Amino acid sequence: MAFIDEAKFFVKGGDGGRGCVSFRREKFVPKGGPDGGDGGRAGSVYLQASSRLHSLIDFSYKSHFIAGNGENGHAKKMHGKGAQDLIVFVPKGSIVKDADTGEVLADLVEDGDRFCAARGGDGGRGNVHFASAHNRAPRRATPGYPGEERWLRLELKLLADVGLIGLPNAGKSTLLSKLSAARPKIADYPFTTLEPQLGILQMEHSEPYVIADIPGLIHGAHLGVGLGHKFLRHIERTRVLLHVVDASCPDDEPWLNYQTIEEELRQYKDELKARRCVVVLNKIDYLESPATLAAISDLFTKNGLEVVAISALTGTGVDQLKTRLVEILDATPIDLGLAAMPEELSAVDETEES
Ligand SMILES: Nc1nc2c(ncn2[C@@H]2O[C@H](COP(=O)(O)OP(=O)(O)OP(=O)(O)O)[C@@H](O)[C@H]2O)c(=O)[nH]1
Ligand SMILES: [Mg+2]
Repeated sequence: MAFIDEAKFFVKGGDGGRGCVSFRREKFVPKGGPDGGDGGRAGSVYLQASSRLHSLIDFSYKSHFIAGNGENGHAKKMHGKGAQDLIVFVPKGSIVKDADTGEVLADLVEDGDRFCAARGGDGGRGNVHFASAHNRAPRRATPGYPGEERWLRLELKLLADVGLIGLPNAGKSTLLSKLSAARPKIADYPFTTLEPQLGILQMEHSEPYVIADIPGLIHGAHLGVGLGHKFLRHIERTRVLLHVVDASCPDDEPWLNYQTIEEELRQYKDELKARRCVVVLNKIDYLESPATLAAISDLFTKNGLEVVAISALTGTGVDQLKTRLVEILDATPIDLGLAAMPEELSAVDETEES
């Protein structure tokens, strides 16, 4: 189950106002020239991500969003009034698709991310533009341009509580399959997972938590190397990160690998450094002795990091990890900006149509 919520709706930009046909008529100016002004520009429909919304429920009450038309032009070269844009607020994490083709048009991740869903039409030209030496009294003006219109589909990504991160092949998907009922593809080569996979961790006496298996990160991810950047955006929304490290790598490679990813996260966004993180030393079934494990653990604990050692393959340590994870999650408040939500705020705010 990748998505919890979907909505389909229609958007239309307003139509531009008609250009005006008019002639100056004043005392002592019996045959004044053309003075019809241009039509006004119509409003566009924008979708804007807001942290104050958490579902697409409001779209079941309203399915048409149409921006205002531009006003027609007036005599005396007066332009018609333009219409205001219509802003439709959507939850953070909304993916906008064309309902007919399925094409992804926008991924509205951050508060304030905006997408022009239907552009309003320009106003037509008044007859003042059409005067020439041959035709001093043009009766011609152009109609306004019609606004764009289309059906859109909105998909809301489940917000994950936990993000599984680590180098490719570290065993993230294997771990997801042990923490939840999800059955992601697992294979012995890097970049097996190409899209974030979700699973639900359900422990007795605890609420369900959503875990996202984020495709393998590599050096340069913050610059878009590998599958990089696209998915780093999703990590921002998790409460806890489980950093999966392949403990079977020789010498201090587990530590260096860990640092590579941490550096990528920091380069991407400094705040991510403060995110609650547990280091999961995986593949300990490969290690020769408890002493080897202790030495590897030490590399992390001496730097103040919390470590849980497991084998995602055999299941060793997975129960302890589950228990610890739920303990942390229960104690970490979800920060969805709920506190800042004024009561009167509705899902869909419309700017005035003129
Ligand atoms: N021996 C052993 N092998 C493991 C363990 N965990 C995962 N593996 C193996 O490591 C390989 C990679 O596992 P995945 O779970 O696909 O790794 P991933 O981190 O999801 O990899 P990407 O999706 O490519 O980023 C697979 O062959 C797994 O069977 C473990 O604890 N012990
Ligand atoms: Mg994987």
